Parts: sequence; C-alpha cells; structure tokens
Amino acid sequence: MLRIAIQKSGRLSEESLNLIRECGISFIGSSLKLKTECTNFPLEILFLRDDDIPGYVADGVADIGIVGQNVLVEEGKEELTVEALGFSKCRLSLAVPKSDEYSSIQDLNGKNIATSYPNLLQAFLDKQGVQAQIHTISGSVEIAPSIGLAEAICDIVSSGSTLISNGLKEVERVFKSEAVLIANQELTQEKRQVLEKLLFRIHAVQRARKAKYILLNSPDDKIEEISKLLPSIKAPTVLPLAEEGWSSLHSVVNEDDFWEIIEKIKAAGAQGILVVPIEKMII
Ligand code: PRT
Ligand code: ZN
Repeated sequence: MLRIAIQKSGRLSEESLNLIRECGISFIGSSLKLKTECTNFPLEILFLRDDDIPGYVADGVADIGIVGQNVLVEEGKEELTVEALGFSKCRLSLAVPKSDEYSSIQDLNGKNIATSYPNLLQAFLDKQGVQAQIHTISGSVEIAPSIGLAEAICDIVSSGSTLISNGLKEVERVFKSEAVLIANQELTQEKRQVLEKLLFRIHAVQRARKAKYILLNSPDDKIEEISKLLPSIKAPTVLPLAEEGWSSLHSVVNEDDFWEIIEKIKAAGAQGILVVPIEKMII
C-alpha cells in the first residue's frame, strides 16, 4: 500500500482529490478524517497541512505527496520532486504600496520586507545583490505595510486582487510555482511499482485534459488538404458518410492550437465540426 499525503483543507485539496478520482481511484470518507484507504487501488490518503507534507514524505511517514513548489523549495526539499502537475499555479512576488515610486530592485536596499517565505526571498535578494531585513510572519502578509511592520511584502499572488485591495503593486516576481508530486527517495521496489502505475494513470489524465477529440465532415476531394491541417496520434480516421462524396474525419487536437486549427479547416471546406472532451488518453 502506497501512502499519499495531500492537503487537508486549502487551495490544493480539491484538485489533488480530483486528480486521484480521475485516475479511476475510489475512496470513501473525506478530509474530515486523518486518513482513508482507497477501495480499488493500493493507495492510502493522509490529509495534512501543506507545510508538513515535504517533511513527512522526506521522513517516510508518507511515501508520496502533492504540495506547492513554493512550500517544497522554501523547506529545501526540492530533491523530492517527481513531476509538476499543472494546477495551483501561482507566483511569489514582491509588492510595495501603490503610491511608492519604484524603479528597480535596488530600491529595496535597507528596507523591511514581510514574508512567509524567508528562504526563497533571501536567495532572490542575494542573487540580485540587495540587502534588506526580512520579517518572517505566518499569515496576512499583505497588511504588513499598512500597519507599519514593513515597507514591502513578498507573498503568493495568483489573480493579483489581494494586492490591489490592500493598496499594493507587484514589482518583482521571485518564484513561479505549481503543484508537484513528490516522493520519498528510498521507496521499496513494491512501492515504486505502485507509484509507476499511478504515474501511468496521471499521464493519461493529463494528456486527456489538454486534448480534444474532433469530428468533422469533409467533401472527399478535400480530405487530403484537411488531414494535413489536423494533428493526430497517428493519422486521422476517415469514414464514409451515407451521402456520397462526403466523409467524416476524426482526430485529436491540442487545446492550445484548437482555435487556429478550426479556422483553417473551416476555410478548407470542413463542415459540421464537433469537438468533444477526452476522458483518458493512452499513447
Ligand atoms: O492550512 P494549510 O497550511 O494546509 O494551508 P495554507 O493556508 O498554508 O495554504 P493555502 O491553502 O492557502 O495554499 C496552498 C498552496 O496553494 C500554496 O502553497 C500555493 O502553492 C498554492 N496557491 C495558489 C496559493 C494561491 N494560489 C493563492 N492565491 N496559495 C495562496 N494564495 C493566497 C496568497 O497567500 C494571498 O493571500 O491568495 C492570496 C492571493 O491571491 P490573489 O488571487 O488575490 O492574487
Ligand atoms: Zn500552509
């Protein structure tokens, strides 16, 4: 049985559980409990505070875990990384009061900066050759300038609205983060095999999230031209329609290229274009 640590309650929790579910793994119970066993896969879920996850995985209390890179690197445990998972994207940024004049990072020399990420911030300041006093606080960092605790802050930003509503402006990006899968470095052979199985499923889910299945009708004399515009795993599927002179083309397109491809195939004569989500994708 492989033990996975995920955040009990917070911004990583739901997407972490969704990923497990999308891998076809079922479990009863919720994060109200400390742990739960999966019913159809040798996996046990531990629900923890995100800050504790790297330590528990490093010590082998949990075998694997899902945590933000910001927390992992702050705790000096990036060597546990298996791979990035593509969700909970955010950045650690420096911000100053909106009314402050700011021209470069050198303006922070001699200033007080409040943060919950002293190690990441110190490394960034060292690299930039800036000397500042770091005040480590555990929460509500954004209010530090207004209560006179610091002249600047270094905090996690995603939409930027927290900064704006506290009269602050983002001036430097210190670190880019997303959720990552981490693993203990001394897993037994058996546990490693379960992890491989889980990764196989995660990859199928991730590929499917980015891909769309596309179906369209094409005049037979346009099949070649349209096929060239369609990316596919091997080659598009071509099936005859009941109406003579027409065929149906099926393929897989990447979400990022999607609109551009649609425009081109439409211009080339495609009709009745349908785009449907893919649940799993194994290649
Ligand atoms: O209780 P526990 O210790 O487990 O949770 P936590 O409160 O420490 O963490 P939580 O749930 O807030 O965040 C977990 C992880 O989600 C972080 O470590 C990041 O990797 C990631 N993440 C993604 C974020 C955000 N987006 C985010 N926006 N973490 C925090 N925020 C906060 C930020 O601190 C600030 O207060 O949201 C505010 C900014 O958001 P915007 O959208 O207004 O810019
Ligand atoms: Zn935390």
